[in-house]
Amino acid sequence: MLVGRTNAGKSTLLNALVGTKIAIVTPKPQTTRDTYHGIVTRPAGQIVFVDTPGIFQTQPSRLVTNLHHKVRDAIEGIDVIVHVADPTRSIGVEDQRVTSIVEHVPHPRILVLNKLDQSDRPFRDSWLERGPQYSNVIELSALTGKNVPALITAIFQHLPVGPLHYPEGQVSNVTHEFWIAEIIREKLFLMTSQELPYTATVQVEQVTDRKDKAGKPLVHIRAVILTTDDRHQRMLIGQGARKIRDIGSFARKELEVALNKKVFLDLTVLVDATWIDGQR
Ligand SMILES: Nc1nc2c(ncn2[C@@H]2O[C@H](COP(=O)(O)OP(=O)(O)OP(=O)(O)O)[C@@H](O)[C@H]2O)c(=O)[nH]1
Ligand SMILES: [Mg+2]
Repeated sequence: MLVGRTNAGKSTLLNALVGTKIAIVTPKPQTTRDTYHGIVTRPAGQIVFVDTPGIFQTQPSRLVTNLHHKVRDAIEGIDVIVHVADPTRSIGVEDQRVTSIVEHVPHPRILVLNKLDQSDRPFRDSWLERGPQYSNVIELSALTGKNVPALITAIFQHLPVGPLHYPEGQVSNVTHEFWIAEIIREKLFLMTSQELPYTATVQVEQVTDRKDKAGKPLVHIRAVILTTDDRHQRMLIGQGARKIRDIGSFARKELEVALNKKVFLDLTVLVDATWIDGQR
């Protein structure tokens, strides 16, 4: 289980470990909202990594409370905790919260000091002082991949013997629809500001294989952005529908590369505040 304050780089690390983009990554806090699996299968065995929402200290909100619950729920059934820390930022209340969540869990804990590629990591020494509380301390860069294999080696030392959880070749447990929705949500996060990303979620309603006019394969995707109220709906649509078009076209470009097919993305914005409760 990968756990840590928001923005520490858990999802970037998950992608580096598995070697493909499973989780979305943005510079904004609380990007990840679900606890999904990234699977690494080697001759030595299989590791199922569980990415979790980051711990985030902010005004109390239903969304943040629900996400923090998901972190606690994810502890069930895991074997090793990987605490991902960001030594470029001072140790604060969010890190204390992470520690309080994991300190009573009777499993080995590994401390990862991420962002090794950054020349200035002023809080590295403060983290290293905490090293004795962990089974291993590993410094790595999730962004460049430097030293990521050392984490895999360390985890194998702690894992029990058992059957494979997933068939060889499977890299994630997320559905195709969920993955597409996440790519759209990543672009929404990158292209909106302030509270807007936290009012919205994305649902993919239908994915169908079709042909374009020239007879070439085309993936037709119907997706909706759900937001909490009319004002945010107007902001997400934007003047002359420019915002929604820009989000859609940014997502479509990435989906076309990933799927290696033309994509038609039918994207709309609806008001439905109940999605936040669905996060539980
Ligand atoms: N320089 C550098 N930046 C990194 C590294 N790992 C992650 N980042 C950046 O840190 C930001 C947050 O990365 P995420 O992977 O989304 O962080 P997270 O811990 O999953 O965040 P939440 O899902 O919000 O909890 C992004 O802008 C990443 O590009 C790293 O090793 N080096
Ligand atoms: Mg994340």
